[in-house]
Amino acid sequence: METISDATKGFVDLRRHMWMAGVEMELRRLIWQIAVTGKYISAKIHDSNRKFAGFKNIYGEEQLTLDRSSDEILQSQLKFSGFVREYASEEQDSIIHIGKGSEKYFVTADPLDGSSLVDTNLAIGTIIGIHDGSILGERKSDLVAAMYITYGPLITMVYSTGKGTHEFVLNREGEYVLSEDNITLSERGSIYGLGGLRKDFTPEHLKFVEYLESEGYKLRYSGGFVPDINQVLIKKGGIFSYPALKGNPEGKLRLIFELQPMAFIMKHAGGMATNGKEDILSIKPNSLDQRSPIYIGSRFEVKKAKEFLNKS
Ligand code: AFP
Repeated sequence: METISDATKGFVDLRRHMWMAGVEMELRRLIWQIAVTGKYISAKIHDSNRKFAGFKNIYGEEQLTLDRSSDEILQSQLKFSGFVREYASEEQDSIIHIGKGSEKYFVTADPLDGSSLVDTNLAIGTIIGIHDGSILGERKSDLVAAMYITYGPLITMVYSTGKGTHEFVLNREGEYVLSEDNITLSERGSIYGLGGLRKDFTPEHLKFVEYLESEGYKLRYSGGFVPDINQVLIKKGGIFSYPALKGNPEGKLRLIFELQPMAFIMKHAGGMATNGKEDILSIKPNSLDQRSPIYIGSRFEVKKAKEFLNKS
């Protein structure tokens, strides 16, 4: 790929970046279409003015109308793209066939993760996984691309097609311009974010947490998966975990919609993600709703977590 100098970074837009990186045409268009959809979702969040009607989603969680409308927007845009055969969303209980059957890509989405944070005005996000084979069952290959969009003080978009991980910022002209090319995590960072209640931690996880505290890691947890992962990435290291809990050994977060896309992005930035034993990307999901504990971030901390979790 052509080298991008600091001086020209702010002028490289998403389409040009993907073209320079040699991303194939259909995938380029698909990623572009999803990034544009992020603008529509953001407009919807803005328009809601933090007023929602509460009802339960298929997992029994309080669902905001914003989750639903983000899902609808995404689904219709993907259908319109003409590149997507199947769509699976955290807001739906089954895979939706949105294509004619010959399209190359299969997309997973958490259309609006962390929507319960909207009223607090903390950042929230959209998480996308792009596969070139069926979402469940025997896959032809792993993910071919993953991306997320953060709706915070700035709207940013991070993508990877397996050739590095790159961040873009939506500018005032409505263009996604490159802000960081080939984000590379340090071997070790200095922040940690943990989901779950301390009283529910397993003894092994608690020991790991005590280790992080004794080493002076700073606690950084917003309760939104996208910004919590984003800060580890942008600060170039550290760890995020939503662990197995007493009485809830699979933790909270969903493998297909949340964990695998983020693990892909982190891997291509030089980081790692594990459930404590297995690499998150090598787990074969059996159901859309499958959950898993996760330790994700820079290599030192993730390996350390594995060490603590596997001490007998
Ligand atoms: P919501 O989508 O229900 O707001 O859940 C957000 C989330 O799935 C994820 O974004 C966070 O990492 C996690 O939940 C936070 O969970 P806790 O509230 O248990 O910390």
